[in-house]
Amino acid sequence: MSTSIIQLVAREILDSRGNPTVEVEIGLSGGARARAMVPSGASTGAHEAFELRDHDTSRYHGKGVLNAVANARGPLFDAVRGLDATNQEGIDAALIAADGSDNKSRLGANAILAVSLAAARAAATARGVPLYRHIGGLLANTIPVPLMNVINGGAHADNGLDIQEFMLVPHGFTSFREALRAGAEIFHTLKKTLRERGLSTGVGDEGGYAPRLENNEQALTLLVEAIERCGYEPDAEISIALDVAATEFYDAEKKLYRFEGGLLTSGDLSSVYQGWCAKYPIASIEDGMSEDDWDGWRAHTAALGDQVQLVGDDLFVTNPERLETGIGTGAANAILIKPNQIGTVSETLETIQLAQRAAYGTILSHRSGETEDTSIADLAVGTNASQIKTGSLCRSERVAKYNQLLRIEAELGDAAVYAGMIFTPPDTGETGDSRDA
Ligand code: 2PG
Ligand code: MG
Repeated sequence: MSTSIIQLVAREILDSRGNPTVEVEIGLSGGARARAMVPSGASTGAHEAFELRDHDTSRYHGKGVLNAVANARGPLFDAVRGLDATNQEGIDAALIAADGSDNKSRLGANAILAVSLAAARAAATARGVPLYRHIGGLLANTIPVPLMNVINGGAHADNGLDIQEFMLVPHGFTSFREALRAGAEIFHTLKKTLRERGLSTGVGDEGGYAPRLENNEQALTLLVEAIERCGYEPDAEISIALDVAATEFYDAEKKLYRFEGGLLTSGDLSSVYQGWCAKYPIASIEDGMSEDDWDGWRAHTAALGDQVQLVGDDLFVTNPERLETGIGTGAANAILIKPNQIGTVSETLETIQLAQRAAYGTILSHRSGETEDTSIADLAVGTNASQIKTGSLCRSERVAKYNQLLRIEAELGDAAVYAGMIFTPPDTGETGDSRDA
């Protein structure tokens, strides 16, 4: 067999924030080789798979990953050596068994994912097909709508904005290429507007601007202005998506949210969102409630879930069990998919399938600490995910994923379908006005 794993090289490299992360290269018996790099979050959910760091303060302020690299070279390579790289489930089962813990805390999800993803890439290379084709076969033809993070706040900037991400959603186009162009044009118009107002045009961790604004709503008006000034139509062509990352400002003891200088109940916060949705072309709200505030999530979904996409990130952490709970109890209507939250390619695919069967939206996502690895673009196309969230229209670790989608769209030619819409309201049997984006 030419696809047996015979070689594994692991190393400590740097991510886009200058912090160490894991890279793995896998060699197969037939000569195919491929590498994968793993990203790292800042606003990480408590229920994510475990990212193993050395905590040796004499190196990289404790953030080194030499133990994870050693685990990849040692026990993880031992577990997959000789296995067929085209059998992703078999490889991932072996990796999970070698770790043996509930949350990949023994050998590290960063080490495990690097091996899992490198194996997938090596298998695709050996088969002579692109990664999206290896994953999705002939059915893989949907190019996702990008959620482009053009104003950064929260844990990704130091500008005092409570909301972590303000994103452009160019859904009203017939191709990804044109959608990307619109996003980039608006990004530059936004820069002009910020400059004219004497606001900073420095960027945050995901390449979006990080101006010091009076409040969150000012970011929304700036976005609408930039969309219009650029000649695009808000709502019909370009909508807005938010990642509130509410876990970051939740006081779990008081069960209250510290928002814009006040202490809000989940109901108060939901009212803020409802007011904004009535006023601005908001199509999607991620992590509008905190990761364990299931009651808040259910009420938030009951209030807005038939008009707007409500995305669970910290809530679900790409974990099928947490997603099952959400589906069963009516929390959220979409899921953010981050492979490093769960730790293997197979589990990532399982969670996506579960979401799609329940008609939950699926959004492949980067992390705030990224690398030049573009696998999430292929994973999005390979699974026909409706969206991808991969940052701003600058910084190569973000743009690399968009560029990969341009290549895939061109390669698919007439077969490529731009997903175009990001939210289909649930069928209630009623007709009438409903937002389709
Ligand atoms: C998020 C992500 C990516 P982080 O909250 O969705 O934008 O941020 O990687 O810091 O968790
Ligand atoms: Mg998030």
